Amino acid sequence: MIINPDQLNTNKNDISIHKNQFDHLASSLSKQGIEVDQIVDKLANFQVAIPSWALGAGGTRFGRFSYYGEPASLEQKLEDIGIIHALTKSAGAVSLHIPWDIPEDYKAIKELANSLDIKFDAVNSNTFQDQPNAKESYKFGSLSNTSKTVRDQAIAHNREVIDIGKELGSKSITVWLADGSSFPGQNNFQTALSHTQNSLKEIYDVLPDDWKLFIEYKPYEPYFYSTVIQDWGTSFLLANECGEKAYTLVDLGHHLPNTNIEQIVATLMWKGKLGGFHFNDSKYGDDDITVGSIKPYALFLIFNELVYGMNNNPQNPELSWMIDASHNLKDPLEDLIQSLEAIQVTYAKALLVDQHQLKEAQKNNDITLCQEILQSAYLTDVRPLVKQARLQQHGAIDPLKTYRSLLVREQLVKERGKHTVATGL
Ligand code: RM4
Ligand code: MN
Ligand code: MN
Repeated sequence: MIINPDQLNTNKNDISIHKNQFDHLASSLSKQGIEVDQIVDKLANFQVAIPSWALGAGGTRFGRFSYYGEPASLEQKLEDIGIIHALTKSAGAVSLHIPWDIPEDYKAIKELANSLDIKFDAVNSNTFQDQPNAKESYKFGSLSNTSKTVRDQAIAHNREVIDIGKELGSKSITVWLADGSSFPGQNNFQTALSHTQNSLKEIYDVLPDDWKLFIEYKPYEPYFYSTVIQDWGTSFLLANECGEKAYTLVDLGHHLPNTNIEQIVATLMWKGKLGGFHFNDSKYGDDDITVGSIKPYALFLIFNELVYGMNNNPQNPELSWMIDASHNLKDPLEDLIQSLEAIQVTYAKALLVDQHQLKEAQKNNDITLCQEILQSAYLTDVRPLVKQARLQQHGAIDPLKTYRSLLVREQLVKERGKHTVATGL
């Protein structure tokens, strides 16, 4: 199923209310000296990659419930992203997970992606599962394994992932290493870390000059006592050891409760070492909940640092943005639309922060005013700006409403049947 701009009938009903709301907000922001057009352009240019594993039903270790009509092939996954992108105009990229989504026909996949205006963002390796016919097992780790044969297999896999990405035009690889231990004494921490460092260097050795290596971190899960790359400091250390093309990747769900993620973002951008960013939300851990649905103010504070870094840290490269959530209960396309909306809305709020005034207030130690400045941006209803950015690009004013009115899921079930199962989480 492909959505064409002339199918966005709901826009006709929504346009006049939207126009009123936008004009009202734009005029009040302009009076405060804010360049509304620039903000709308920034929102229009902000594209977030959709991971190829997020379009089917995710499960927990207790069960998995389908919503039917899941994409059964990589082509169908791209079509799903094409639907979200046509509606939101902010999902113009896909992040492939290998080996779940190895293209069979590269030329055809590239053409399809191109026709849907979708780029290939970072490719992701997988050394947390054993594949059928694999010679060695990752049960006790991959890049950190005590056995050199296992480490070599994991290194070779990552190198293959880079080769696949090269064919597609990707420019980065994300390594999320599940390696760790579940029992005290199981691992020698120093040996595991040193193996990991050496393995990453061997992957980095074959990284093309215009590529980046993103190193993700996570405090726990799937192992419950220790994770080899447990935090941003460990990732940062490894990235520095690898070289200038290696960066830390922050995934919002990979922190212990109450971690000050905005400060991590600031530190990494100051050092020019933040490469990628995974969006999701969580109450307890890596919960895969819709972006902004649990801690919207924390997300705003994080975006505020991202915006500050994008404006003030030329040493930091452009970031790779991705939504990293698996969907257990909601229709994944609806959930992704909601996540994209939350991302755009929060980005817009962060763009409203008066950085100049904030700096002055900070200089004067006027903490009351500092808080006022942040709150005033956060409490502004910026949805008309986000809608305007979509409208300018011929997307839907209200993507979720349009998705439902076009009966997309019903149509997908008709086309694909009820019981298709997507690869992924
Ligand atoms: C991990 C991590 C990675 C993602 C996998 C599927 O928790 O967040 O980014 O590739 O899940
Ligand atoms: Mn992630
Ligand atoms: Mn995760």
